[in-house]
Amino acid sequence: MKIKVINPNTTTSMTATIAAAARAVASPGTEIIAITSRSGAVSIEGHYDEAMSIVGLVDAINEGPVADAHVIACFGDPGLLAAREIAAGPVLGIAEAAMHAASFVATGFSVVTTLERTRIIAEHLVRNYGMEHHCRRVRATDIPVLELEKPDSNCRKLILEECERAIVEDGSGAIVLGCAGMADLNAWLEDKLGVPVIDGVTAAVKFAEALVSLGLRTSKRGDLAYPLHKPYKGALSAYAPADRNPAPTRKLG
Ligand code: 5HY
Repeated sequence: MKIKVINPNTTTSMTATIAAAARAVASPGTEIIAITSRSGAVSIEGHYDEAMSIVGLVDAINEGPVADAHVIACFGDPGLLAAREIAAGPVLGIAEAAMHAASFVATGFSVVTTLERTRIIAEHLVRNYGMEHHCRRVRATDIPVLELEKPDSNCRKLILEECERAIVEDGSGAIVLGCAGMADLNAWLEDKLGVPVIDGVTAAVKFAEALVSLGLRTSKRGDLAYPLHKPYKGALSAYAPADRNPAPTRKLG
């Protein structure tokens, strides 16, 4: 099967980290197609960056080889539901995937992320995903996303210390890493901490493989049906949805 793993920020070195993590866990029959968005912010660190990233995400889904599933490799899961509307197969966000994985292996987890503003966005996600019973706390490290790309930064130390505080102070049994740029840290952290450390990229790839193997596709009934056909104006006129929804053949109920 083919899984497109899309980095919605425009930093190719981060896509390389994400791709390596995805390929390390992919099954032998799975091809990982790693894509860097070609438009938008170099790092996604707020609601505006997220909103602006969605056009690049849509391009990455629509262009190139058709994939059986898509992974949105950014912890805010930007454009997740829009992506589910336009894709036929499953679409997984790394935050949603990581939180679900953590809930399977611990009764309580903490998220360790980058900036304070990202911490607040991640708290919204916890509530949106109904994870309040599982997530004990979301913690920031005050690391800007692109600092994770610098080999000489002290990011590893700061993240390790925050994870240690999460285990001791939150009583958490697992850690969710709150940035795709941390996709190369989970094994190292797990070794130091002795608890499961979940990177959403790898969790999402394995969930995507499982869903495709089960023959599950995104429901096209209700709000995840293909977008309604209509004209778009201005700079987004090329994004006007085509008429993809089949006419209903049988009325239910
Ligand atoms: C991410 N930003 O995973 C998010 C999360 C963050 O460019 N990739 C980004 O740390 O804000």
